[in-house]
Order: sequence, then structure tokens, then C-alpha cells
Amino acid sequence: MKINCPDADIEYIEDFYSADEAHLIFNALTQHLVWRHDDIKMFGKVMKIPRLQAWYGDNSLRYRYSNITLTAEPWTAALLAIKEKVSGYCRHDFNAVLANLYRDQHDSVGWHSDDEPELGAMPTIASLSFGAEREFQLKHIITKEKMSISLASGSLLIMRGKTQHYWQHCLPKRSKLIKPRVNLSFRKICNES
Ligand SMILES: O=C(O)CCC(=O)C(=O)O
Ligand SMILES: [Mn+2]
Repeated sequence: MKINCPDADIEYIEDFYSADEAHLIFNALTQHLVWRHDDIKMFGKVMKIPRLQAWYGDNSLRYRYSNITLTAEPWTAALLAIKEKVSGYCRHDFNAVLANLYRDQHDSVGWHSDDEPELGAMPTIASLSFGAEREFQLKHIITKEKMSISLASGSLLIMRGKTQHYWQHCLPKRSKLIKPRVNLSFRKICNES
């Protein structure tokens, strides 16, 4: 389903994977990916990122994110199978995936756009969710219009075109208990930096 959002091209497929498939994938990813807990520097202070991350892709691709440089781990069989299904649906080639593990309601990602230069001008970002449902918020950078999408386990969210130019997104912390969630966002890195 297309999300009705000005200056954006966003599609949401709630049942990209069945509940059973999503459950198996969640278990495989939490157990087998190489999860890291990096530091970031924010306002001059060093702190832990409020989630775990893993970075996989072609040929040790490097990706700079905040002030961290991640070197891609080689694809696992599970990630390759997911990539094939997502690439087929999106008709787009991806060469890397950023995985996030939100351990509970205290884990989050702050407001940002996926606008790192190595993603190119109009990136297609394909974002999959497994595990607990979390609220994904979007904010238009000029009009400040806000919207939110509840990301179900097994769902696929695709952001294309000018979405990253006009909109920021985040996954806020919550006060009530939330179980773990894994997010995979497939990306295409255009040039090695
Ligand atoms: O977990 C999500 O759904 C969003 C993650 C995200 O925006 C990112 O890693 O760039
Ligand atoms: Mn993002």
C-alpha cells in the first residue's frame, strides 16, 4: 500500500513475510548476526548508541554513519535469501544491509534522514521489521507535518525518490515494556569512501 505523504514515495507491505516466517527470521538474526554496540559522539560527549547494530554487504563495503565507520561482514545465507526477495519485489539492487536490534523500549533511533553521500541522491531504502511492533515516525523538514506508521513483524517499508530530502524519521523510546525488534534496512552504496 502507498502511504499518502506529500514530497515522499513510501510503500508499506504489512505481510511481506508471514508471522511464522518472521518469527523464524527474528530468531536466526538475533542469534547469528555479529551484533556490535558502538559509541557515538553527541554534543561533544561519547555515549553508547541506544541499540545494537550489524553491517553486512558486498566486498567489505564501508559505510560511514554518524562518526562510525562500519566495514561490511560477508553476507550470511539468511541475509542473502532476504535480499533476493526484497530486491525482486523492489526491482532494485542492494549491496548492503544495516541491521538494528532494539533490545527493549529503551532502545531507539533519533531523528535523521538516510542521506549519507554514499547512498546517492535519491536512495531506495527497503526496511524490514521482525519481532515486536514499533512506531516509526516521520516529520517533514519544512512543513513539520508528522505522521507515524506502526511497523508489524514481517513488514516491509520502502522509501524512494525524494523521501530522504523532505522527511526525517525516527523510532522513539517508549515507557511501557516492549520486546526486542530487529530492523534490516537494505541500501545501495554507490561509491567507496
Ligand atoms: O528501525 C527502524 O525501523 C529504522 C532504522 C533506521 O532508520 C536506520 O537505521 O537508518
Ligand atoms: Mn534511517
